[in-house]
Amino acid sequence: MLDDTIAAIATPLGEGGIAVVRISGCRSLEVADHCFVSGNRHVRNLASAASHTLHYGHIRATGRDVDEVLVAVMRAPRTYTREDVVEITCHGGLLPAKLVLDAILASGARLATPGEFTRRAFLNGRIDLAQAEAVADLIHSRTQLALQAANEQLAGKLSQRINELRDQLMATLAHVEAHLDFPDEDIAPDTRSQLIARLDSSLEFIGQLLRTAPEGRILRRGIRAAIIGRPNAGKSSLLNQILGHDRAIVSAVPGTTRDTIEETANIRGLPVVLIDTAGLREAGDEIEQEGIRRSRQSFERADLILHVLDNTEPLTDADERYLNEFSGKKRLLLRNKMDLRSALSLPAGLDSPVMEVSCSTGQGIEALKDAIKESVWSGEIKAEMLEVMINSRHQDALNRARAALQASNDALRNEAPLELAAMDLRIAANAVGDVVGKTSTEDLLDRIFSQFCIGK
Ligand SMILES: Nc1nc2c(ncn2[C@@H]2O[C@H](COP(=O)(O)OP(=O)(O)OP(=O)(O)O)[C@@H](O)[C@H]2O)c(=O)[nH]1
Ligand SMILES: [Mg+2]
Repeated sequence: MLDDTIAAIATPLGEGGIAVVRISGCRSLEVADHCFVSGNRHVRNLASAASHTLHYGHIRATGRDVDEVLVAVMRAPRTYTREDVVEITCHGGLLPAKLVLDAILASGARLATPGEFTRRAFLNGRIDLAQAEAVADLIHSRTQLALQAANEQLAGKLSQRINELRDQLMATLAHVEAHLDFPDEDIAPDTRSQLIARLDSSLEFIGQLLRTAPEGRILRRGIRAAIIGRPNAGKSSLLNQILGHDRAIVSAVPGTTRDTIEETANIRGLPVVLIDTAGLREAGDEIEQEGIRRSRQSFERADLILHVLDNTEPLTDADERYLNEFSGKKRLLLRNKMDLRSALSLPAGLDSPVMEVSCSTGQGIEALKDAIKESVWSGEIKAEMLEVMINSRHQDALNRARAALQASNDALRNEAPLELAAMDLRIAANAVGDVVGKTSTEDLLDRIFSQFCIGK
C-alpha cells in the first residue's frame, strides 16, 4: 500500500479564498510534474526543486490551463507523512480544487481515504497512535481547554507516560522471567516483595491515568445539560442568557417551547450542549404532548439536569413530582425570577445545590456557570496528570491492563507458579502498548482513521 501515491483536497469543501490539494507518496513529485507548468524559467520541474520550496505556475489538463497555483515541495522525511509531499494551493471554491484534484488523479495518484495522510504518518513512525488520535481531537475541539488537551497529547505527553509504564512492566517481566529459568531455586521472599511493590506502583499509576477518563470524555464530547421545569418557569430565557443571544422564543404564554432545542455553549472551557425542552405538564395539545415526550428522552441522556423553578409562585404538586423524579441525577436547582417578589418555598432536605438567578437581569448566571463546571469536573486529577486526558479506547486498554496486572500481583502474593504471574504481566504490558499502537490491527486503524476527514 505504502508504495502508491495518494491525493485529496485538504481544505473544507465550499467557497473560500484558497483551497489546498495534498499529495503524498514516493511518486508525488513525478505526479505533480505531469500536470504542473512552471511559471519560473529557472525551475524546469518540481522533481529538480529543492525541498521546502514554493513554486508558482499552472496546472494543465488535456491541453488546457485548469488553475493558477502555488506548489509547495516537501521532500521526505521532514514532512507530515514522512513521504514526499506536494501541496498545491489553488483558487478556493468547489470547482477549481476539484479540477486540480482530477488532474492529479489522472496523472497517477490515488484518491486518499479519510485520515490516510495521518495514517501514513503513524505507519511511517512519525507519530504513535495516541498522537494520531490527538490530530482528530484537535480538529474537532470546540473550546480552548479541549484544544490545549489535544495539543498536549499530540506533543506526546500521554505517549511518554504510557511508554514509561510499559518499560516498567517489561523490566518487571524480565525479572520474573529470569527466575523461570531456574525453577529449582525458590524466589527469595524479599525479591518477591520487591516485585509486588513494583506492580503496586504500576497499578497506582494506571489508576491515575484512568481517573482522567471522565474529563477526557467531557473535553471530547462535551456534556449534555437538559433544562427542565414546568411551563413558563424561564427555561428558554435561561438558554438565551447562557448563550448570550436570543436563540429560543421567550413568551409569557405557557407552552411556548414545543420542540427540544440544542445549542453548544462554552462554559468555563467545557463544551456544554444545552437542551431547552418543552415545559412539563399534563395538559396541552397533541404537539405539546409530543414535545414533552421528547423532553423526557433528553433527560434520560443528559449528564446534568438544570431544573428551573419559578420564584414567584408556590411549588405545585407537579414541581414536587419532578423534584423527586430526578433526585437521583446530577442536577442543579435554579430559583429563577429572583428580581421579582418571592412566593416559593422549597422543601427541606433537597439533595441538590440551589442557585438563585434571574434570567431577565443576568443575576447569578456567572455563579451558575461555575457551579455547572464544578458539578461535572471532578478536580480530583493530580497536577501532573493535567496534561493527559485519556479517551475511551485508552480507557478500555488500561482497564484490561489493570485486570491483568491485578491477576499477576495476586499470583505473586499467593506464591502461585511464576509462569502465571509472567503470563498476566505480558498481557498487561501488551494492553498498555495498545494505547500508543505498539501492536495494532488493520481493523483498529480503520476504525480510528475513518473518523478523520478526507485530506487529513
Ligand atoms: N421578571 C422575570 N421574568 C422572567 C425571568 N425569566 C423568565 N421570565 C419571563 O417568564 C416568561 C416565560 O419565560 P420562558 O423563558 O419563555 O419560559 P419557559 O420555561 O421556556 O416556558 P415554556 O417554553 O412555555 O415551557 C417570559 O415572559 C419571560 O420574560 C426572570 O428572571 N425574571
Ligand atoms: Mg420555553
